[in-house]
Amino acid sequence: MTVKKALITGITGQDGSYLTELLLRKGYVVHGIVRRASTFNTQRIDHLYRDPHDPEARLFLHYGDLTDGTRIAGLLERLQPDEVYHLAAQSHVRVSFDEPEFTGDCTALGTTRLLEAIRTTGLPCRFYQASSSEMFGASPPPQHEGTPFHPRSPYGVAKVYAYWATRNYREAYGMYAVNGILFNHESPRRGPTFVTRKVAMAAARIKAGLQDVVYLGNLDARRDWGYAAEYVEAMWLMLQQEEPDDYVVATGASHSVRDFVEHCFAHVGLDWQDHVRFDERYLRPTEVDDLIGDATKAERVLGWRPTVRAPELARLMVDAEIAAHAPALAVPDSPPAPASMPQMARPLHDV
Ligand code: NDP
Ligand code: GDR
Repeated sequence: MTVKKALITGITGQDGSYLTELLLRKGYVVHGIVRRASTFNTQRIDHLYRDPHDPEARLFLHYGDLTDGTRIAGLLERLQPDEVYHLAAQSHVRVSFDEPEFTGDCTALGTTRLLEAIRTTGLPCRFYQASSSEMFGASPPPQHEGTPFHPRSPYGVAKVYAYWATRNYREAYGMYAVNGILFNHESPRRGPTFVTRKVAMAAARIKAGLQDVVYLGNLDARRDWGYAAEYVEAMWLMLQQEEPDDYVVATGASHSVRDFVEHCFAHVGLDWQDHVRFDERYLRPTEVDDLIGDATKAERVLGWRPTVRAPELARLMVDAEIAAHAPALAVPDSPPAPASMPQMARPLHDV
């Protein structure tokens, strides 16, 4: 049996780490593109990495950046992957208002660089684009594959560009290129400046007496939050179909940020209103008010269904933070919490 080879951009991110675990479990050889940094940025995949001299090694990392098309093309030519999962992006919506130009370069044009490299090298590989519910923006819920896009941030605008670039390469060149339109998905490995992880960390730390309050922005926004470990399965399924197509991946239920906060604090026996303060710097110039994904097509065609809903997700994320910050507070005999990211130095550089 031939061993399949995957290339993952954004392998050091939340989704990259879960997808790598999944593909290694399925017997793939996995190559990942990593940005050079002055500190190590591979914490989420360190547990999967083996010395590349080890004959059993199946995970290999390569330096590269989405803003460097020559390097991307060179890697594709050399590695000859069967499947490319394009997950890398400047993925923070609030930051995209501060860095709209970089966000466009990385998140929008970066996708074209990759698609063009596949086209020019003539590789018959399959391509997955990490599209986002942020593309729907102001379009009222529920949102499905046919819902018009109305992005509300430079990030959303960049993702719409990348979505259409992916479709255009499929239609123009017959490439097997798909868009997974994923709604918010979270986990203990979520970046600490996204609201769910920020709140889960705060609840655990406040309970442990390590901090008193947490500053947040808009509590009224509603999101369809699922569990990242389940969502990467949908990515893989999309590349195993006979024909390339685009799919919404979501739970079908929405909760406000306030609901999520309440679930996290209630799980550690605290009243959130005693500990949450407002800071306007977490507001966005334009907000996405309400997202509810209709994933009927993914269920029908891919056979994919989520099992973890927002309340359970909140508990699971808080438990992981307790295990990391205050193991003495963990409930005896509770199942082991999934490992979170290694903890950061304080204070958190939030945006
Ligand atoms: P993360 O922010 O956790 O990870 C982003 C990844 O992209 C990191 O590996 C990061 O590297 C890498 N990256 C950023 N800029 C560059 C660059 N210029 N060159 C190379 N690599 C770069 O995102 P998630 O894992 O949460 O999301 C994965 C993808 O899915 C993203 O494209 C995101 O926009 C999209 N998405 C996410 C959703 C979610 O709810 N999580 C929902 C819908 C779409 P480094 O570690 O060095 O920063
Ligand atoms: P989002 O996620 O913008 O949906 O993008 P985020 O967790 O950043 O915000 C969700 C909602 O919470 C509100 N909010 C705050 N957000 C942050 N980050 N920090 C705060 O203090 C805070 N207070 C309130 C926000 O205004 C927003 O309404 C994520 C990213 O992963 C994208 O890459 C992905 O495409 C989409 O999800 C789907």
